[in-house]
Amino acid sequence: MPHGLVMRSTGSRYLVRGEDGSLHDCVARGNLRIKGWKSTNPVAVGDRVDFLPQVDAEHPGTITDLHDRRNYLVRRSVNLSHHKHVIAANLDQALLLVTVARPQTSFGFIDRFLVTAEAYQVPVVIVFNKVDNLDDNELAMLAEYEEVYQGAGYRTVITAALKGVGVQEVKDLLAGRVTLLAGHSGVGKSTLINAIDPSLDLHTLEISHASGKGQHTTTYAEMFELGVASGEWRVEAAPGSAPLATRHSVLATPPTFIIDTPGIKGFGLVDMSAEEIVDQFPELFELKGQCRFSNCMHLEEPGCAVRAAVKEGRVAESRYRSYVDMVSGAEEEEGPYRRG
Ligand SMILES: Nc1nc2c(ncn2[C@@H]2O[C@H](COP(=O)(O)OP(=O)(O)O)[C@@H](O)[C@H]2O)c(=O)[nH]1
Ligand SMILES: [Mg+2]
Ligand SMILES: [Zn+2]
Repeated sequence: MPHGLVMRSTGSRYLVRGEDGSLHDCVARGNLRIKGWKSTNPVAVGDRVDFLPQVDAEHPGTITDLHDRRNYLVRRSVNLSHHKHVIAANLDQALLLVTVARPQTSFGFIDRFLVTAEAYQVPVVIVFNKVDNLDDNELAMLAEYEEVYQGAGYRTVITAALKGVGVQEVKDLLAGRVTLLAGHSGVGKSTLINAIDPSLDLHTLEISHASGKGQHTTTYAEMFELGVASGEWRVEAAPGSAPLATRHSVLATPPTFIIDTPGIKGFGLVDMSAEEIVDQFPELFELKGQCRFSNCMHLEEPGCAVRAAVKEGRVAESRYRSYVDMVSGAEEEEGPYRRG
């Protein structure tokens, strides 16, 4: 049975790439479900599968088996709150694309994404895009966002994808890895991918003037191999190390993949206890052993090291507020940026 990689998932149809590079429109075999899982999608982008190849346009291929996942990222299903939706599987990292304006990404949204990624052991780099047209007030907000997330231990990158600013730094981060690109609709995900590899020519859309928000141009997660047309990242092996005829097919690094996701509006957390939540905030996790009570929830308890650190400015107030919101089960706040 051929092995393949799921490049796109539209709910009922999957685009599978065979090891020879051929592409197959596939359906999933009916009983393809992971035991004990309530998931809205049995197969996700990035999954490794066994499949029966597509015959022709009228006869799609069939995914017959799902290989074990190295990791994956999930969010709560929008429609079925007890179901998980697997965003993607087998990731090396995620880039969270954030804009402080047009549209504005809230601290709450960023923190929910980070908590989920930490829980599923997917490293995250935060990329602040659209820094080319910020006014003084927005530039001050950008500086605050950077301080908050660098202070929490995250790597941050500044980009203006439309102008090519910071694109080389992002390229260096991607080389040889499988990366999920996440962020609200309209933050510039497709624009960034186009800046990295213009041959992909992904569809991007104008921000609507009325709402300041991007329209949905990407409706499902899709994986792209980068640098194929340009040959970038596919470096020839050193002379003499392989017969001439095969040199060009020798990869100096593993292929580079990026997964473009539909703009995520909200990020429903999947069932986590208060203790599990605090463990996903790296800077709070470090402090929790110092609280007076070993079962401290860092809310009203006396002798709480976390609250002391917030008061002294060693932990950002916005991060602590996100923790409290998540522990109290508050739904994600839509809309404006809340100053810490
Ligand atoms: N000023 C500016 N606009 C950008 C930048 N990146 C993207 N845009 C614009 O933002 C809009 C939405 O971009 P798009 O890539 O479709 O966002 P996506 O929904 O995240 O894929 C488009 O009109 C882009 O031209 C940037 O760095 N600066
Ligand atoms: Mg897009
Ligand atoms: Zn505490």
